[in-house]
Amino acid sequence: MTQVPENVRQRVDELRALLHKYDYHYYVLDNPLVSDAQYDQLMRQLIQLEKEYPQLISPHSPSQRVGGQPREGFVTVRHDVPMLSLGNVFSYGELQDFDRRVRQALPGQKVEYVAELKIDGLAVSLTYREGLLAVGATRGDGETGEDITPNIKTIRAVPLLLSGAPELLEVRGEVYMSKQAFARLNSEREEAGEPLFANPRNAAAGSLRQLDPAVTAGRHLGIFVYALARSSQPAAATQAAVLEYLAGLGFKVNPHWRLCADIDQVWEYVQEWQQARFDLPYVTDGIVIKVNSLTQQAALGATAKSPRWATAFKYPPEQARTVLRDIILRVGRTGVITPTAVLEPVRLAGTTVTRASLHNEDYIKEKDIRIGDTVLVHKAGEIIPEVLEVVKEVRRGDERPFVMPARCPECGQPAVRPAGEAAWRCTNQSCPARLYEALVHFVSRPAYDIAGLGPAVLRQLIEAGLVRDAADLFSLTFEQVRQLERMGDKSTANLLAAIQASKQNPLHRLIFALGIRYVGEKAARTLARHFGSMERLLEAKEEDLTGLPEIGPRIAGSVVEYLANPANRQLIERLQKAGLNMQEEPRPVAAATSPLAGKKVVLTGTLSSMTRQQAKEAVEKLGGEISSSVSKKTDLVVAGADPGSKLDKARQLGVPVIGEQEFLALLR
Ligand code: 3B8
Repeated sequence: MTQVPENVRQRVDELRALLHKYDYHYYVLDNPLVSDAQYDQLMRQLIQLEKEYPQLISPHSPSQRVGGQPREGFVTVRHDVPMLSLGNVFSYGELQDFDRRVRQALPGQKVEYVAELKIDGLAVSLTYREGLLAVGATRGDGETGEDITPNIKTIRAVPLLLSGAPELLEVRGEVYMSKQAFARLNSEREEAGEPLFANPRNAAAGSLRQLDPAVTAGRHLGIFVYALARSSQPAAATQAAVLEYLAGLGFKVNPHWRLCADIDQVWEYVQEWQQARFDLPYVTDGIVIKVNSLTQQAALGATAKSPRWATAFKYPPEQARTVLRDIILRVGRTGVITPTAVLEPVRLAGTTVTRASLHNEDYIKEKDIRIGDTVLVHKAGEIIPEVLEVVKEVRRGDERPFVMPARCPECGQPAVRPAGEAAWRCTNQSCPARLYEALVHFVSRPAYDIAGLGPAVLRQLIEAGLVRDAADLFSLTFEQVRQLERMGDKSTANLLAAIQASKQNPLHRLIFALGIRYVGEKAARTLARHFGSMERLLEAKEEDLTGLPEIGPRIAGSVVEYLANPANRQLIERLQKAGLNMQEEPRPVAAATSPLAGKKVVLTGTLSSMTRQQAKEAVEKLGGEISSSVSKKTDLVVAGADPGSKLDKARQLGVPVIGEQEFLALLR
């Protein structure tokens, strides 16, 4: 094996420290320090060096979050300190009973409580030895759980190493899936005809139980840590101090906990969060109440199953009754026809609900849902409205059963329900509804990010027969766009400029924009980075794909299937002919020849031809750096429409200012 030069060793340490820091700021503090592009670049460097010098690889390197092969099964681990579960209370009265029991067992003592949000996830235990994550385990039956260390490591908010930690440390916390990640996962599964998860907790559990950690990594789980189970050094005397200690070590601790002087203050907290919790990005199903003093906790002890010093207040399930006025059909990007209930508006979990998913034909049949029925609705994961059941007692007899049509409601072409699938699909590859959904995705912000190309304009372009697929967008002429409703000279010019500017997007945006099933932003980045160009991706075989980080067999299979379809290859070819950038790495610009190399650039006001993100990427591509405020160190200010105080500041300091046209000229 080649010797590792000292400077390489140093650089690897430096890269790891930086990436750890950036992960911490991004995932624990929710406060990113650098752009994704900058992060990715450092990660690439690290992976490259670790590839050249494999002896440097450590299981705690930030590059090793998704590592190892799929396992055969899980190994059980014994919990030295049992993982108990909480008892429940459901009312103010029961909460007072809990408080009375606690105080009776601690005669003459003052009792304080800590109230925490009860995250609806899965309890896990994390053991660190000498500051390194050694074991991650599920609760199991409380005595023994399953070793899920490789899956736990994929959770970016879990520190792989701690500084200043005692020799042995075991913490407990809740792994969860955000409402948004849950909604996205289920909508992907619905399109693919796969069974849905009932709620984020089940989705998180299913994700943690994966034998292949690459699948877990794609599920974007989070964690909140709330307890110290074991420590080789005394760390805290109260639950409040435990939470502060854990946060200080670099764990993600939910910030909304509160120290309460008595049970009535706890009750206030419970009431404050009853509605406010619906604005959180994760699901909570109650409040956990803990005696603050650890000495008092020890004195109270536990029953066989639950601690006597803590309990959970459970909020009642959020459900509402309303009338189902109609059932409409929506056609998705892949042609799946989804029945949707139109509801009499009703308040539910923080919003007014007017639509609810009915999933598919069988769901409607099984629940015997009819138009005109009074129904119970809830929100899966506090986010997706669903019809739970019909209130049959109030049926009048004039409710109408629903029949799934055998034709696509949008284009009238035959629909089919393949054997073994729950979904009906439109068979027309060029169904306008499908085209529309595919294009909405293509131009969306996380995909090709074409400013000014909203749903209304897209609809018009399709209806006028001007656009049949993404490639058509790039050959639109001024006259074609100008003739659309509400398009003046200026908006037409802006839209065309935005379309032109988007051609410089990096390859990963294009890959994501193509809408290949299961290929999300992350997978698109991985593919773009690995293959470097569309040309090489087009040649990829399944086995070239499956070995990549976070590309599981499902994604690999889908990419291969997509690329095997001649229509898709043709589309890509036309996009290439239209001049879209097909490379991931920016074309190398000789440092001396780029006018922006090493320059600090500030953007102010609105650019009409590109979004802020695109402007930023363009500057970075040319070796420049975007900063947020003007100072003496600023080299250049780009001022769009309605510039703010940054322009005044630039003038005061004598910093050069250019307008949009000059900026575009620099980028050419
Ligand atoms: C003791 C304390 C179980 C739990 C606990 O957000 C115990 O503290 C527990 F036996 O399950 N879901 C929390 C959450 C869960 C638990 C907890 N604290 N914040 C949660």
